[in-house]
Amino acid sequence: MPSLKEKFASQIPGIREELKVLHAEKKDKVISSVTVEQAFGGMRGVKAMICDTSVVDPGKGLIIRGIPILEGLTDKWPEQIFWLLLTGEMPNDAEVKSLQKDYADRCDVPDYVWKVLKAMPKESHPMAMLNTAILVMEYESQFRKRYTEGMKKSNYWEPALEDSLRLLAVMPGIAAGVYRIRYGKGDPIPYDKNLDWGANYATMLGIPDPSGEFKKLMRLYLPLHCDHEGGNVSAFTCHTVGSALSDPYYSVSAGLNGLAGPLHGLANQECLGFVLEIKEKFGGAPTVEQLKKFAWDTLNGGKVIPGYGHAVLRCPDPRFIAFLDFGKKHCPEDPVFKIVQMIFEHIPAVLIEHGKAKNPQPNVDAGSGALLYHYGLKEFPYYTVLFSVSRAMGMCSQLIINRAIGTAITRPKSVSTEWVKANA
Ligand code: HAX
Repeated sequence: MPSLKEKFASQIPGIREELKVLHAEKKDKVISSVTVEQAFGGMRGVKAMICDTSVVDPGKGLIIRGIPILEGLTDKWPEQIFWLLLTGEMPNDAEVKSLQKDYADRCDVPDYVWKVLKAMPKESHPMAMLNTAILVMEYESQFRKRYTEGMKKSNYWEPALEDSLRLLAVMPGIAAGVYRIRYGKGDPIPYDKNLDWGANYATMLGIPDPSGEFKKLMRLYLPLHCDHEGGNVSAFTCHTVGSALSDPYYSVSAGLNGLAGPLHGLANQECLGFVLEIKEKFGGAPTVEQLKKFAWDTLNGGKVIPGYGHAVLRCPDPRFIAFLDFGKKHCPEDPVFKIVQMIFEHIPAVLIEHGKAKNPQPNVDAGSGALLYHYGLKEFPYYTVLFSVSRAMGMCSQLIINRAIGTAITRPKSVSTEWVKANA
C-alpha cells in the first residue's frame, strides 16, 4: 500500500528543483508593496509569504489545490482532504486505507493526557483544555528528538510528518475526551480502528446518532474547516512558530491558541449564542422588523454581528453555503436553523447600511452551530474545538511542506511610529 510518507517523499526532489529554478529566475521581482494603513491594519492584503495548500479567492472562497470547495470537495472524507492538502493529489482507495492505517497505528491517547485534563479547573474553556493536551504531548516529539541528535536539514520534513500523523491520529480522541470530561459525559470513548477519522470523532463524542446524520455532518464539517491559505491568525501563527523549528506540537498548539480568539474561530460559539439570544428574546423566530432592530441594537452597542464579515472574502462564504444546503436537506424545520436562514436573508442589508464591514456576508461560522445544536451537541463553548480538529490538517500540511522546502524563519521588519512620521 503506498503510504502518505512514500508519496510525499517521491514529490520532494521535484518540488525542490522547481523552487530552485523559480528563485533563480524571479527572486528580485516585486510582488507587493505596503502602505502605512496596512502596517497599522494587521498587514491586510500584503503578499509576503507562500502557501501552496490552499488559496482564498475574495469572490470564490476556499480553493484547495486548485479545486473550489463547492466543486467536488464537500463529499470527500477528511483523509482524502489531508492527502490532497499535502500532496496536491486526490488519493485513490488504497491510499486512503493506508492513511487510515497510519492513524489507527498512532491513535492511542496517552494516560498522562487524561490526567492533565482531569486536573484542570472544571470551568476551563474547552480550547484551553485541547491546547494544553496537545502541548503536553510535545513530550513525544520525534522532530525535537531527531533535531537534538543532529538531523540534516533536508530530513526535517520526515519527523515533521511523523509528529503530524501522530497529532492528527490522537486529535479526535483528545477533542472528544475534552468534551466528555468538561461536560461530565463519562469516560473517553476509544478510537475504533475500523472507522474513518470523521466518523470516529462523531462516535467518540458519544452523541446519540441513530440516523447516522451526525456522522455525515462531521464528515462535512471536517473538510470545510481544514485550511484557509497561510495568512489567517491560526495558520500564520503556526507557520511562524514552526519557522523557528519548534516542533508540530508546539506549532499547532500555538496556532490553535489564535483560533480561540472571538474574531477568529471562537466566532462559531458566539454565532450560536447570537441566534439563541434572538430565539429566547422573541420566543422563536422574530419578525423581519424585530430581527433588524436587534441587529441595529447590537451594532449600536459597539458589538459585531458574529459570523458576518471577513478579512479576505467578498462574497457569501461557500463553506456557509455548504452548511446551509446540509440544513435545508436534513433539518429544514429546525427553529434555530430557520433563524440562521433568516439572518442570512436580512442581516447583510443591515451591515451594508451600517457601512463599516467591507464584506456584509456570512463566513463559515454563521451556520455550523445551528446544525451541531440540532443533533444534540449543545455546549457551544465547545464548537471551536471541532474547528480545531479540522484546522489541524491545514496547519500540519503547511508545516510539513515548509520543513521540506526549507522555509526560512519568519522575521518581518517592524518600524516605529516615529519612523513612519519621519519617513513615510
Ligand atoms: N459586525 C459589525 N462590524 C463589523 C463586522 C461585523 N460582522 N465585520 C466587520 N466590521 C467592522 C469592523 O469591526 C471594522 O470596524 P472599525 O473600523 O470600527 O474597526 C470595520 O467593519 C472594517 O472591518 P473589515 O475590514 O470589514 O473587517 P476586518 O478584516 O477588519 O475583520 C473580521 C474581519 C472577520 C474580524 C470581522 O468581519 C468581524 O469581526 N466579524 C465578526 C466576527 C467573525 O465572524 N469572525 C469570524 C471570521 C471567520 C474566521 O476567521 N473564522 O475562524
